[in-house]
Amino acid sequence: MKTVFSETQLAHAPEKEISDGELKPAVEIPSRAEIVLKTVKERNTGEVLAPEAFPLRPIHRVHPPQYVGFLEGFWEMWTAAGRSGEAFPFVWPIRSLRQDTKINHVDGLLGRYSMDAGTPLGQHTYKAARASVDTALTAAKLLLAGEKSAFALCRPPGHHAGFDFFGGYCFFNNAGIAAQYLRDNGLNRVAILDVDYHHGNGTQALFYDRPDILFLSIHADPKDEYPYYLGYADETGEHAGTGFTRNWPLPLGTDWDAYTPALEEACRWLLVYKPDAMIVSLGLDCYEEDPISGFRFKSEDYLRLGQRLAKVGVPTVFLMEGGYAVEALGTNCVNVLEGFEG
Ligand code: Q9C
Ligand code: ZN
Repeated sequence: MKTVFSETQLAHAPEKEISDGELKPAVEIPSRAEIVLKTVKERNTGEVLAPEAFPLRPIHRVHPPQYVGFLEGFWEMWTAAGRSGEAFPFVWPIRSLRQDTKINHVDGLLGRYSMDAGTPLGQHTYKAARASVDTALTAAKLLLAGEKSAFALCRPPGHHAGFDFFGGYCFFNNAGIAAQYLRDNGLNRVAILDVDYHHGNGTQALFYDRPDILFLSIHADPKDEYPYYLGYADETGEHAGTGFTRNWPLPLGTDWDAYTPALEEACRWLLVYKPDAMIVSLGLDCYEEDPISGFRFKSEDYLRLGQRLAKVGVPTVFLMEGGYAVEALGTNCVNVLEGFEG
């Protein structure tokens, strides 16, 4: 299968993040993408293409211009406020505070447009995040051109980014933008299967009231794990979207054997839904050595995951999300792609 990758994505290179009450070395770093690219080339999974540069239109189908404009103009505001290094939000318009006022100060805007303090924003974040969207859209376009599968080597990831907020290392919701793009270009039903260790709160919320984009997610139980406030089993969609969201929260320590019943159920939903295309939000952080996660996948399990998804028999975009065990990331990712191709 073809891989889409842009070097511009490497420009977002955070040094540190706020985690566990400390400033720690960032884990969502450029070498993640570099090792996956290297492994794609070594194992000859297929041609590597640079993405097309898409206009803002497909992004604005999912994120409002105010939010996109905030990210675009962020560095100028940050430096104008006398700051230089990476930015972290620290105040949020939570319950009892006003959401509806026009904020001038960059610190107020950072809180208005974010969900956590764990997602560093820097000078090149916007252009890298745009390149990540271009990567996702180019892979989606390959499906429209008749490819049976494509791999979007996206970075930064996207599934925690909501309608108008960043968080969880994510800025634009790559999977959501790609799904909407497929809908806007003639496909009637699109499914998103999110296998990142963390619940894809941003993606779920984007399509929660819609039947035309099915959202399925298997992840660590949010009562014990980030993002804590979404991803429970009783979230199944609303209004016209009732029944078109499904969540399988699983306990910490889950290994492949404990994971497969949820995966089988998700695949059964896919068979019933009969999507015209599927987007796999491919986080690789269920891996046993992942430094921030608590599942116990082995590298061979990623081959099995790819094999199982091939049996669904639907044109598929694999779109990279999380996964932080950098040494094994290439192997685990390409195992999914090879498993799928058989
Ligand atoms: N003590 C993705 O995998 N919290 N995002 C980490 C560690 C944030 C993960 C805290 C996890 C976000 C795309
Ligand atoms: Zn994750």
